[in-house]
This record gives sequence, C-alpha cells and structure tokens, in this order.
Amino acid sequence: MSKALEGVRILDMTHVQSGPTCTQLLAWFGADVIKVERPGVGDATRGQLRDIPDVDSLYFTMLNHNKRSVTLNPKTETGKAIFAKLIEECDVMVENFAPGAIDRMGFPWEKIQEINPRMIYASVKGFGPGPYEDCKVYENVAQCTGGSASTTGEIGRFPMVTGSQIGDSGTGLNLALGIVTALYHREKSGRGQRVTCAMQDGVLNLCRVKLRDQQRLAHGPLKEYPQYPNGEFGEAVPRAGNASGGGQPGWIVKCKGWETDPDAYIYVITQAAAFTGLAKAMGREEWLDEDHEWSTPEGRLPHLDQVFNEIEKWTMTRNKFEVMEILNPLNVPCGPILSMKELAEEPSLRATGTVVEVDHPERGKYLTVGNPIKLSASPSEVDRSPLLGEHTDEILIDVCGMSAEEIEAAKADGAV
Ligand code: CAO
Repeated sequence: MSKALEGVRILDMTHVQSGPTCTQLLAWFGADVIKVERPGVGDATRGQLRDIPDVDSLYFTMLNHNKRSVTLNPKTETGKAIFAKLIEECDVMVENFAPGAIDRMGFPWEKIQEINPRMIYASVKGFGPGPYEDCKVYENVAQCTGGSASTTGEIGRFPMVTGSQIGDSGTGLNLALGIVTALYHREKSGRGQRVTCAMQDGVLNLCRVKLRDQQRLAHGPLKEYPQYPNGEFGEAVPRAGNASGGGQPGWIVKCKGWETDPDAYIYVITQAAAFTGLAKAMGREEWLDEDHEWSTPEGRLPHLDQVFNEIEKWTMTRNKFEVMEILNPLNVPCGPILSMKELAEEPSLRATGTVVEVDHPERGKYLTVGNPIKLSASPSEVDRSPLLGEHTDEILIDVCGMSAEEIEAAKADGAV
C-alpha cells in the first residue's frame, strides 16, 4: 500500500516541539521530511532532558521519527547556495524559529517564491500580528495567553497549566492541516502560499467553550459551574475545577484505593439520560421518585456537590475499572483516571499503533506515541529518528546533485 503523502518533499527547518510535531505527522503519512540542523549542534532538544549520557534525548526522538537529517548553515555563502537548491527541490518548507529568523538568513518569503513559486511556506509563531508579534513563546506562555490557564484550576485558587501540550503539539496539528490544505489548493492553482499558525490562536481555538461561557455570563450565572448557586461570579469566566465544559454535569470522584494510589479516581457524567441507570446501579432508586428534589436535571443543578458526594460514597467501594464496567452498559459516560504507566502498558493501545516500541542504534528500545490518525488505505509505521547529519551526504548528492568534491569543500568551510 502506498503512503498518502508519498512524493511530497518537506524542507524541515523546525526545532523544539511545535514545528517537529507537524513535520513528524507528515512524515508518518509518507512525506520525505528533510530536517535541516545546524552543523555540530543540531536541534537543541537532542541534548535536553537526557536520560542517557551523550545519546539523543527522548524529547528529540519522540518528535522526529521518520525524518532524514542534513546539517547545513544557511548563513555561509556555500550554505545559502545549498539552501536555495533545497527550496527549489522541495514542495513545503516548515519553520518555527523566532520571528524574523529565516529573513535574517537571507530568505524572506518574496525570495522563496522567486526560487520556487510552488513552495508552501509554513510557520508557527507565538502570536499573530499585533502587539506581541515579535515575542518568543514556549508552551506554557501560549497556555496562559490563549485562555487555557485562566479557566483551568481549582475554584478560587491560582491559574493552572495542563500537561497536554496544547500550545506546541496542538499548533503543530493546525499547521499540518494548513499544509495539506495548501497542497490541495496547489493542485488547482499551481501556486504555493504561506501558512501561518499562532500558538495563542491555537489555544484559544481549543478553549472555545470558555469564550461561549464568557458571553453566557452576561445573561446570568453559569448554572452548571460549581460556583452556582452559592458562589460569586465575577466579570470573567471563572476556574471551575473538574466541571465538564460540555454542559453535562460531571466531576472526578474517588475510587477504592485512593488513599494510596494517586490515580484511583474516575470521571462520572450525570447527564439526564444516564441518571436513572446511575441511581439504580447505586441502589438509590429513591432519587427517581417524582417528589424527590433530585429527580429532574433542574432540581439537581443547585445540589451537584451533594449529588457527587453521594456518587463518591458508592465509587469508593469499587476500583475505577469496576466502576467503568458497571456504568458503561448503563450508558453512563465515565472515564477512569489512567496513569502514564497504565497507558504505556495497555495492550489495546499497542495493538492499534497508538503506543509503539522503537529501536534506536544508540539508546536501544523505547516507547513512543504513534500516529493518532488512522487511514485505512495508507497506514503509517514509526521509524526511528535520525542521528545528527546522518543523511547529509545522501541528500546533498540525491536532492542537490552535488559531487563528492563539492561536498568535501562545503564541509571544509563549515557550510554542512
Ligand atoms: N544554521 C545556522 N543558524 C541557525 C540554524 C542553522 N541550521 N538554525 C537556526 N539557526 C539560528 C537562527 O537563524 C537564529 O539566529 P538569529 O537569532 O541570529 O537570527 C538562532 O539559530 C535561534 O533561533 P531562535 O531564536 O528561534 O531560537 P531560541 O532557542 O532563542 O528560541 C523559541 C526558541 C522556540 C522560543 C523560538 O524559536 C520561538 O519563539 N519560536 C516560535 C514559536 C514556537 O514555535 N514556540 C514553540 C517551541 S516548542 O516549545
């Protein structure tokens, strides 16, 4: 079976996380991704959070599978010529440097278009045009400036960032969609275009339910929030603990073993359609009596804390998987809190390729996440990340058409 993006060549100038997430996805779908790295240095993440001395970190390997690595310094004269040739030969160029870095290398968008009018030039930046457009941005800065931190955390406590890398990896996903869309458009127009994704925009996009609630706030209290009816609502959407963003009351409750296991919890959603099943499973049929104040969704709203307290008394008598087994057949949506250890060991995730074991020549075997997007006719395999400059010679020969003498000369003057 052929890969979906076979024949697409990507000039990958990305580093750290957001850009590499994007190009790794494209590589999983079969694109030839040529990762350009500074000679002798490489992507900074190769050396960050190392668990084994002198071996590429898991941070790097887990973001750069299925790519080829070429070392190149486009700031030297020879490097500029090689870089221009790569622009000519590639379909897409992706970068996530600080604003202006590619321009300072001597390759503004106008010049890239001149060299290759079919080029799709894709960038991640922290912010879009405006007061902060020149700022450097990392994950948590995006979470804070995109509305996630102000709406995440315990009620009345400080703002909180999440462990999901929604600013970096989330924006990388947006960029990948932008690139594939621009490739589709190029089929008709014959021309490339610029694709830009700002991390602040990506986070805000994922926080849309909170922007929804900001506007609802003008028309009265947010009744599904834990602050209702006893707490105060201010001018902005407050933090809401573990309340569900979808409008269905939900909360995290303790399960058997919570005293010693930090992940012995389950999320339970008490939507109207599920409440009957929930009450029966717990042996609390009296909640369904017409004259009980909890028998209707409206009646339960002001008492959600008590409702979840009662549910918790029941869940604490069973472990999180038993609760899931009892409630799921009753169509009560619930989710056990799964630790990274449990996810790493889960056989069904291995079977679908969502968690994959990869062999690396220097570090040996390690686990990584595989492609979360499954295509029936062009499945993806996960191949190990490249060593620094592992493919320099083959790319300079095959893609740039250079001779062995020219490559030696380029190495001698530090261009590659
Ligand atoms: N050869 C020679 N020089 C190279 C090179 C190469 N192959 N690759 C990169 N460089 C140079 C760049 O030209 C740049 O030099 P100048 O500043 O002199 O123009 C320099 O390396 C470093 O680029 P940078 O400023 O992007 O790197 P940084 O570590 O200081 O900042 C980051 C990192 C991520 C904060 C910044 O790149 C950024 O804000 N990127 C956009 C937003 C983003 O993607 N953030 C998420 C990152 S993942 O957490």
